[in-house]
Amino acid sequence: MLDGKKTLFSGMQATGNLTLGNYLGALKNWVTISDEYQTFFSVVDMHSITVRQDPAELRKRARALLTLYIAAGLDPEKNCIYYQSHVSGHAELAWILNCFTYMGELNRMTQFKDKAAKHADNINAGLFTYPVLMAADILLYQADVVPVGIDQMQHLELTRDIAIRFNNIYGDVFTVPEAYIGKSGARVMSLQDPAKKMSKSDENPNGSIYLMDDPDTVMRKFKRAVTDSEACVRYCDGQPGIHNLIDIYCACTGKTPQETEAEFDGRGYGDFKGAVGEAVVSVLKPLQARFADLSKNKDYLDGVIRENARKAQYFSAKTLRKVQKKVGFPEIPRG
Ligand code: ATP
Ligand code: LTN
Repeated sequence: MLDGKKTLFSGMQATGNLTLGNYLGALKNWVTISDEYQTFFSVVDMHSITVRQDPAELRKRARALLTLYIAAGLDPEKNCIYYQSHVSGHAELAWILNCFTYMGELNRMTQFKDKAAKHADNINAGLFTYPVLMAADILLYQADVVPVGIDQMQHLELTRDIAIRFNNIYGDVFTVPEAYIGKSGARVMSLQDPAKKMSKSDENPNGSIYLMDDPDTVMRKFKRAVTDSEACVRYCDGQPGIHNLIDIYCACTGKTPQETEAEFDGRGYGDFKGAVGEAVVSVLKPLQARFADLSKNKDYLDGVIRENARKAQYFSAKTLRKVQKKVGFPEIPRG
């Protein structure tokens, strides 16, 4: 508890171009609930190097991601928006937690299995222990709440298990965090294959709406979206393509699936796809405009990065020191 508020932590990787899934599943919820908490939003660039990155490209993407956090509506004066790599405590705590995590637990992580299959030529130890670094991110700030999309639930469960295990040995050191899954947009599916989640690393660009897509591209992708055979806009499990489009429409307009069914009663897929495209464009346009404005303001962004790195270091140092003491690391003698 800081300043009488509970603590919230979340982060995103600076790999690939952010999609509508990232926005509706994570970023949008961050903005909605941020006022109620003392918040830390990290650009988790250390997680990014678990797959090969071009250094200049990673630097560029990481800065764009940090800018996007602000463009989405997170005020950097009120929210600690920072780079993971600027706070050495993440790696230091991750090492300690590695010694409290079992191989069998990490072997069960589906994201590891997916990524290992995708990057068969580079199955490095970092990819395997990725969830431990994520646990360190969260526990370092004693986070109560972690807003993420459903795909991250397994990592969050592991974080809780590690925290509880550590607390059972050493006393109440860590806050055991809860996941926060938003009401809508928790799992946005690919427009080309509604059985797969929309992902920034998908090879088929037509399956994903990127946050920087222009209106024509957005409209074209929705027109081409895979739909079903019933030819009516109904929210049911048998129509995964339409189900996904209704979810997107509701997340962008604030309407319910029932209201959407009523609105498009007797109308075809074509009309509906056009409306979904327009709803998405009206969310992306202001976001893109704010992003462009902020990107021009180098001094402002540099100031935010400097100030918030300091703030994150300050808060994280408290937990790290406590953990180091608990496990038996000596202090540097005074004098
Ligand atoms: P990658 O394809 O590189 O694995 P990703 O698109 O899955 O990336 P992440 O960086 O892993 O994105 O996720 C950032 C945040 O966005 C997480 O909180 C995650 O749960 C959320 N998220 C990612 N994809 C979706 C999606 N399709 N629907 C809802 N939330 C999502
Ligand atoms: N693993 C997450 C990104 C991530 C994260 C975190 C999310 C790294 N550390 C801490 C929430 C809290 C992902 O792949 N989306």
